[in-house]
Amino acid sequence: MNAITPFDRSKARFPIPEVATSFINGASVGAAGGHRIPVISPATEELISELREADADEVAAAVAAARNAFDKGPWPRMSVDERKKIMLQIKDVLMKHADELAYLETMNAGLAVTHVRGFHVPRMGFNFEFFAEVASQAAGDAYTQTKPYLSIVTREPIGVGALIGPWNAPLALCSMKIASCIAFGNTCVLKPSEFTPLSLRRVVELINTTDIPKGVVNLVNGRGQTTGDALVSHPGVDVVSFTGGTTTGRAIASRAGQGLKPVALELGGKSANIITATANMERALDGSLLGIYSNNGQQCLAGSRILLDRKIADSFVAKFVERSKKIIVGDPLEQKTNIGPLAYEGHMKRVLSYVDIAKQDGAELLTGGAAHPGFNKGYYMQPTAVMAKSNAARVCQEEIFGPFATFLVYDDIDEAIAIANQSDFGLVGYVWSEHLPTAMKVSQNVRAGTIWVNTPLTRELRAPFGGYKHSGIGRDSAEDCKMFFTEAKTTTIPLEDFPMAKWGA
Ligand code: TXE
Repeated sequence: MNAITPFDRSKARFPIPEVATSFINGASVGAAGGHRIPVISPATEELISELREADADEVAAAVAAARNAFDKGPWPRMSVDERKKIMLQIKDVLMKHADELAYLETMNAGLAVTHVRGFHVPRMGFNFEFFAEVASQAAGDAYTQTKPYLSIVTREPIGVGALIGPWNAPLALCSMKIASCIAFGNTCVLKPSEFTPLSLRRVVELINTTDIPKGVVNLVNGRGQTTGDALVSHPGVDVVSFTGGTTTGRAIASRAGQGLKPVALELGGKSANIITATANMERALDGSLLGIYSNNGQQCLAGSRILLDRKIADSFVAKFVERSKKIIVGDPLEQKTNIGPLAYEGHMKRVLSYVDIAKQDGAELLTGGAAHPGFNKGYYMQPTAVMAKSNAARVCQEEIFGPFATFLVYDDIDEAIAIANQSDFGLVGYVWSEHLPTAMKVSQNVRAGTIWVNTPLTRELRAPFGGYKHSGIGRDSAEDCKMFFTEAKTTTIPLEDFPMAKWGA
């Protein structure tokens, strides 16, 4: 590990806070005291900020603010149109600061700025517009079948949400959590990853410059075991939404279970990307490279197990390797960069450890396999690909979460589907084929929450997104988020007097 040097603040393109604190009830918590955790730039290993960790008391203060805003404040009681107006104000203020937020995200998470500014930031803005619209169009149900009764079903906000986010795409993922939670009249406490607090700290500050009442959107910063656990277990929290690793998801679900809190978990993946002999090879190649390498390879929906029809395997691998070698790895602030550094040192070591794990399982290293030469600082890794011997290999079964592709060869589509399903995960699946029955066979038989046919990484917010098996519990979509963040209430009223027993008369 290189020595950590402080960042020269005069070089910053936008202000970076010296200390990332919690933000509670419309105000920043003071920077003094507290347990400090260094916030490191993965591109330069410089100390860019410090995180001041929220302890259990500070978490309790954040939950109390959210609780008070929910139990007594105007937000859940406002008309949906008033809430919508504020959600749109949030979108506007965030998009006015789009370059600043993209900069903070790039500095802290190492994601290429063009990717963040081009995709994550517009998605963040759209999340607020989208869920404002969803809430404003939501309708209830009425039942008239049982005469003389009318039963109406309304949906009410569920209360205080604990929103826990990961480090791989903080703005895109956590903005969705905030927007889908508050749109239905709830309040929340967000806990970003301790590795990437900077962009979301600013987002919550900006949200609180709008007409949103104090205490609706709060933020606590800190590690999972301390701040995160205190938040999930706090009795003032009604519902928990988590995106992150499967092991952590288990711990959170069992903690939430003790409090009988509903929990939504979006966890890992080891998704099959099936390239058939009937694919448009050029597009399959483009899509497969994006599917595994974009977002620095750190995405749950990566197409990380690339399954090749034996007939096209050699030529596909040759082209994939050739293109992998030409991918631009470098400073994530540079416009031309495709892949930036991995998010933190421990993660890079973990990803690189899979090169030896692959070899031990008999895999052939096709390209990459080491830290990227030419950088004496930063967590840069070569785009890496291996050909595995069998789907039982650890590189085929474990989520690596970096620019690391694993290939396998199959002989017919039934075998490809069987391999795809031999996994504890089931988040997404990809298939490339110009032959509709083949594509539909994959879609109908691969056990995953989303299947992409001839396209990588397309998110339709209206449609459910989430995982089968160990990839999670619950779904994100307009309807699913409404169901998750609201309680159903049935009110029954007879439309005429009916004969009632007269006990004691
Ligand atoms: O994330 P964690 P980690 C996968 C990926 C990665 C692995 C481990 O394979 O290599 O998970 O990543 C908070 N109570 N994904 O360990 O721990 C934590 O502070 C409450 C997939 O770095 O899952 C952070 O805010 N909170 C993934 C958040 O959980 C707790 C994205 C996520 O961290 C907690 C990230 C606790 N006990 C990693 N422990 C995806 N689905 O996209 C931790 N946290």
